[in-house]
Amino acid sequence: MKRFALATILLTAAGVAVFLALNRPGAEASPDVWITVNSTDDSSVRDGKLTLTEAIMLATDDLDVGDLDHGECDQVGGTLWLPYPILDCTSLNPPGAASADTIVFDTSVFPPGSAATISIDFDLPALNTGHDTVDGSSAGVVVEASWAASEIIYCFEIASDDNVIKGLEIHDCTTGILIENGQGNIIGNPIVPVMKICANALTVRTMPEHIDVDLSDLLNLKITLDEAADRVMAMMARNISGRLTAAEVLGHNEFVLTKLHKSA
Ligand SMILES: [Ca+2]
Ligand SMILES: [Ca+2]
Repeated sequence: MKRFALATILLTAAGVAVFLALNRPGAEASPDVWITVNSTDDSSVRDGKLTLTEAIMLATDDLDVGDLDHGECDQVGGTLWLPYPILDCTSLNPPGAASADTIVFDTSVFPPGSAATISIDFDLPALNTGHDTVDGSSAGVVVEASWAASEIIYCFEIASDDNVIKGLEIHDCTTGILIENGQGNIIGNPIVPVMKICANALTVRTMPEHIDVDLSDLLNLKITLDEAADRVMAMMARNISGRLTAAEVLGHNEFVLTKLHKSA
């Protein structure tokens, strides 16, 4: 049953965009660097092709353009491959933590009318440095958990401000997009149910109509992480069985969050 529930939870993000509020010093990032994924693998190896895993690593400073081979270097905007005898990838404006990077997909590998699948064995690297975008809108991209090596797979994970994930189909993950932090923005989705989980007792108390699963007992050390996971799974099962989520009850279909402070 647990496996069935896990496999059934889909966050099919035909367009899930997340703008987490920001108003912090130094939040302005460098202009976009475009990174093009041209492989359905989920590896990070020097093989002439750039995977989604490698693209996110580049966007978040886990991988340097100087580590790429020639074929991979060509998939990153603004780079220059230095020929023999140097043989190095370089850029004056490389992707990374200080850069607002946009990851797109090569339509010859991911045709819009015939989506190609990126099958992942483990969680993709987290978007943890902010201002990055994963945009499959112009291509046909499915991100799918393989279940070959892990019992829990968070396909996408957001742990920073002002990221966007859109235009992708996300299948069979424990959680399609796990948002680890950010302010209590109100979102839903016009296509799939959005289940909201909160462990902040103040938020639960002041915004109860928005919260599907109250995990404040976890931060109050009244329940274990496993017990918290059981509560989430129980609510997932109810939602799969037809329960309306808080976002559905409230009619929240927005999936692009407005920025707070500067714009609101
Ligand atoms: Ca590669
Ligand atoms: Ca970045």
